[in-house]
Amino acid sequence: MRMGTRHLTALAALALLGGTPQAPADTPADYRARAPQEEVVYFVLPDRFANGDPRNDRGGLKGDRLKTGFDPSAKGFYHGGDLKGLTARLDYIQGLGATAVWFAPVFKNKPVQGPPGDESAGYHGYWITDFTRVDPHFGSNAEFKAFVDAAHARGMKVYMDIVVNHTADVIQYREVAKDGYPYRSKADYPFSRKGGVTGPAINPGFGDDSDPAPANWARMVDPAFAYTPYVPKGEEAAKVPAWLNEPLFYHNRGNTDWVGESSGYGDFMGLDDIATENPRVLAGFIEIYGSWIDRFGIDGFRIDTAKHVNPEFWQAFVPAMLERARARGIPNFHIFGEIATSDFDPALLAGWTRKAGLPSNLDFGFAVAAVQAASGARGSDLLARWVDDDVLYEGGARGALIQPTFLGNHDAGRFAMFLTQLNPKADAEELLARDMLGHAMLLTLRGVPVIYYGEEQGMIGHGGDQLARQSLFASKVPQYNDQPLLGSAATTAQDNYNPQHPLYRLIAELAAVRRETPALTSGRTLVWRSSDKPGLFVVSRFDPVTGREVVLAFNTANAAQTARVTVAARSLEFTPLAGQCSLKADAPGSLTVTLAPLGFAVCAAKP
Ligand SMILES: [Ca+2]
Ligand SMILES: [Ca+2]
Ligand SMILES: [Ca+2]
Repeated sequence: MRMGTRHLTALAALALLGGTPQAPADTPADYRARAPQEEVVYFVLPDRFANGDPRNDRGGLKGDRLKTGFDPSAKGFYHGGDLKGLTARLDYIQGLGATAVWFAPVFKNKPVQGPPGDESAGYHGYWITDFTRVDPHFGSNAEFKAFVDAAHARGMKVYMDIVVNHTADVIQYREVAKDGYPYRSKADYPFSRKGGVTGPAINPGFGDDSDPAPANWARMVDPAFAYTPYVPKGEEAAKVPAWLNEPLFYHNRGNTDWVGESSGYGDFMGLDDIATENPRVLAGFIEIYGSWIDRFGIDGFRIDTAKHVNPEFWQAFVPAMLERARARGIPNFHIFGEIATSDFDPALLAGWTRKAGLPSNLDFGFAVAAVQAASGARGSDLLARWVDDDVLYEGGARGALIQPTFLGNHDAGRFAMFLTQLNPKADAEELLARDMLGHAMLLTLRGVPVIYYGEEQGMIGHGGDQLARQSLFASKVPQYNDQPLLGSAATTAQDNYNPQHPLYRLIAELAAVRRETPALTSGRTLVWRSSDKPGLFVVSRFDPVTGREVVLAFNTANAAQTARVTVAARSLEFTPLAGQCSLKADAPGSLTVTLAPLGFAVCAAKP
């Protein structure tokens, strides 16, 4: 290992950025005016961020962890984080340069579910029973209001994570489950027969579920076309609003096998899959989530499992939410869906902005391309292709500006984990430098950067899902605490709210550069140089008003790189916004870029 060179690269970049992180200075009056692409989003699981009130750790429930869901030593249970903790630590989030907070669902969940011996808790928030109130583990609706108001007072926005596809697993089936509940298709189990094509006729006159006419759905009276659903004794009123307790409003076709028809109609491992084709369901969800806009004035929605809901639902739901927000004085309400994929597949993501009218979707394409490039596992060719494919989005490349980009998340795993897996022989110094390089891409390339909480403290993790959900407060989970953090001598066994962590500082500095540079929030992108092998990736972005060019250069190789790259002919002199830049063009249209191993630079042309 070339002692110190790579580390110096990262530190040199930081030194050039200089200064202490500056918090955004927006006042409550002007945060509503910011467009979605002007935000930097911090994504947090409330259970894993900060514990502001130990009295709510058990959610007001009594008994062992199978009753309360609370066990801070087990990765699949509640650990104690809450809204009070999130509110108290807003300084930390704002200091990072984040201007918006997206948190996993805060709605009341079924505390524990799963087969005997394999139970886990709703600490992640995706097993909702009551859609109208905050889960008692996280606090009260009043504490939620205090959180939203505190964020707004700082000029920060609040994005809620919402679920429409399913509720908690409450509904069960009468049939005996030998192999679980395999999916029963619409062809094998039509709505018109009980238990298959040879069964007795039911639901006379019901046509197709693609016909949203209320008169059609009035003829849907028996939900036992595939399996025979029922609500177990004691759980008849578990869900709020009350209409959600009625099995008629669910698909009841058994578990999804993730492909084809079952992707939209099947239960996620028993989670009750909602009949989102039903106009009563659509109206119900418009009321549920519209009410959160009305009551709290929140600024946007991240939509969970959006691709498992029929596009027609979103075509009606999205405009209804945007209208509700406009009426509440929120003109820039942001909506982004989860169209989950581990593939590089911009067409899939863009397709849902067109067929479903989802304004934006989490950019899984960027995540794949950036992990591949920043890790050095392959070149920057996927990143170049990613820029090319922006034309596929509704609104074309301009529409692509509001797609939220990210490097890792709570399901697939953390960015540092991918870097580690793809570079099994790299030392901590190289991994930190590559982590910084990835974040430089995230914070300067197109899209709305999303920081997954803990990235800024160098959290790694041994995998995805539960293994990628460490707490920022001192953890008692052995599978978390056995691993050092990147860029720090600490582990997750202690509190980690360190604003001096090199990743925290880098993110804060680049977020400030981004905020002050319209080319980076709203400019078009031109790729000048990419390669199918590690090396230079160079693009320019252009101020949407002045046309001023900003050159972004990244070196994904372990060796220094120098090259002439194309720039706009009128860009003759440059100022570094980060890293080191040639101050003058070699000739109109040509600039020399020199980068240290794993270095990067942001070079703004002078007007
Ligand atoms: Ca707590
Ligand atoms: Ca569904
Ligand atoms: Ca169920």
